[in-house]
This record gives sequence, C-alpha cells and structure tokens, in this order.
Amino acid sequence: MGEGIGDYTKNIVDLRRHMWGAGVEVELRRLIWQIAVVGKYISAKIHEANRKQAGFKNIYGEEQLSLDRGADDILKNQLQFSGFVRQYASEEQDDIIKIGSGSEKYIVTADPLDGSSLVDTNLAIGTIIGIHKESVFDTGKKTMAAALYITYGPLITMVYSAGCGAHEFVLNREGEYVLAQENIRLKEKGSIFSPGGLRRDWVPQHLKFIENLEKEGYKLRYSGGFVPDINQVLIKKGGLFTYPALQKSPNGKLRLLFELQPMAFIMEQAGGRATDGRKDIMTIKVEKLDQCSPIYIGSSTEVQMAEQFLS
Ligand code: AFP
Repeated sequence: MGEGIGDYTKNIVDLRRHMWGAGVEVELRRLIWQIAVVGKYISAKIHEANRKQAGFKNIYGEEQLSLDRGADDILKNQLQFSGFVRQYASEEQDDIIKIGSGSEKYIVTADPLDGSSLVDTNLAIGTIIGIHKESVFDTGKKTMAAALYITYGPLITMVYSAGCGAHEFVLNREGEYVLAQENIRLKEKGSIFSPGGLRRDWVPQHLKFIENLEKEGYKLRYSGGFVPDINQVLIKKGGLFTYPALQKSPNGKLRLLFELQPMAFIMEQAGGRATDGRKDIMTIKVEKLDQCSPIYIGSSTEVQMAEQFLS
C-alpha cells in the first residue's frame, strides 16, 4: 500500500488514543470524541444539500438556512444523550437550553455551520465548538475546558485543544480521525493576513494597520469563511486574521462566545494571541449570547502590531 493517510503499516494515532496519551480527563475526551463524530453527520448533510444543487436545483437562502438548523439539530440531539452536557447554546438557538439531567459536567457552545452562505460556492466551511466547565457568562479564561473546530473542505479536518496543545486530525476513508500533526506552534511572525469587513467601513487606525501589513509584503488570504481562514493561519503556522470594529458597528461582526473564544483558546495553545485590539479575547466577559467583538488573532508579532496601531 502506498504512503500517506491510507498506509496503516505506520504507527496510526487516532483521536481517542491521542487524547488518552495527552492526559485529557475521561469525560472530556469522550465528549470531544462524540462531537467529532457529529462532524461526519454534518458533512453528510452538506453533501446531501450539494447533491441537490448538482444538476437538480440551487440551494438558496431558505435551503442554506435549513442547513444551519439541520447541523444544529444533529449536534443538539447527539449531545442530548452524551451524558456529559448539561446545557447547550448555539447561534441557531435563542437562548441556552438545558439538556440532560442538569448535573452533567459540561456546557457546550456551538456555531454549528459557520460560513453556510458559502455552501453553494463549494468553498470550505466549518463547525466551531466551545466546552465550558462553568457558566458561559464569564471570561473564557475562567470557564473554558476545551475547544475544537471541524473544517469541511477537500478533506474533513478537526483541530482540538483541551489545554494540552493544539492538534490536527484528518478524517480518513475508514471514517477514523487520524493524527496529522500535534502540538502545532505558530511562528512569532507570519506572512499572510486575512482582513474581514469592507475597507470603506474600517476605522482609520485599522486602515493604517492593514496598509502597514501590505507595505511589509504580507499576502492577503481571505475566503469569507471564519473557520478555513483561521485554519490557514494555524496550519501555515503564522499570520493574522482580523474582523475589526467598523464605523457603523464598533463591535465588529463575529460572536465572542460562539466563534472568538474557541478560536482564541486554540490559538493561544498554539503559542499565538487573540485580542479585540486592546484586551485579550479570553479576558473579555460574556454578558450576552450574541455579543460581538472585534478580533485580531494569530502570531504574536502581528497581534502586537495591531495593538500599537489601535492604541
Ligand atoms: P455566514 O455564516 O453568513 O456565511 O458568515 C460567515 C461569517 O460569519 C464568518 O465565517 C466570516 O469570517 C465572516 O462572516 C465574513 O464576513 P464578510 O462577508 O463581511 O467578510
């Protein structure tokens, strides 16, 4: 058998074995495993929607919307019986919902299908998960136990951290998540930047920051999908993603609880940083489920540069 993911003569480390080896506590590693399995079902739903589009009919707004809801249903129903989750909050729900008996160890937050408006373009989209020990209405530094995201692209990949480094897995043909790389470490300084929002809406300090990156020769990499855009900074081991404060929306567009905290948790575990331009994302208290925040996330050099321009 040739080299590569399908070569099982090598030492294959699957997700469960990796978490056991990394000392992740048993309930958390079972929960992470169950969520990773849900990724397969969500991926199947995306392909089902795309099959509709292939030669049958395009999926429009309502259909895409149902994809978001479908992904949320799959996640919620699976977590309902996990035995480890007492509350579930997602971008598709109006409020936090109680699932399980109420005595379970964790609270799960989800952006079940981030970037769903990109499904009809066949660009990569993703699922973002935060796992909390205590009430989510606090800072991520206090409440978060783990975070993961799944990228539905040419391959299905999953990155997780349970506070013991950031690790990437690829879903292989046999339906196993096998280790692709562990303890991912960002370089101090990268070479790509991913700037969200419209240039005409940026505040002057942010515009000057971006112009400085362009002057220094950073390459622009922006797909409009938060998960693949962040994943690119992590897997290329450096660079910066930003969705800034805009003149009309000073808190930017991305959700602190569902999108920014999980990615900040993972990026910090990979030696990177994440701020709103002044404060670390993980020290910002969540007051409301739909609270948004500007974000500068990636290598420490670029994040610090942003803070200097914005201060
Ligand atoms: P959708 O989920 O509506 O596709 O939005 C995706 C997203 O929330 C996030 O994934 C992107 O980083 C961001 O929006 C892109 O926003 P712009 O379209 O304003 O660049």
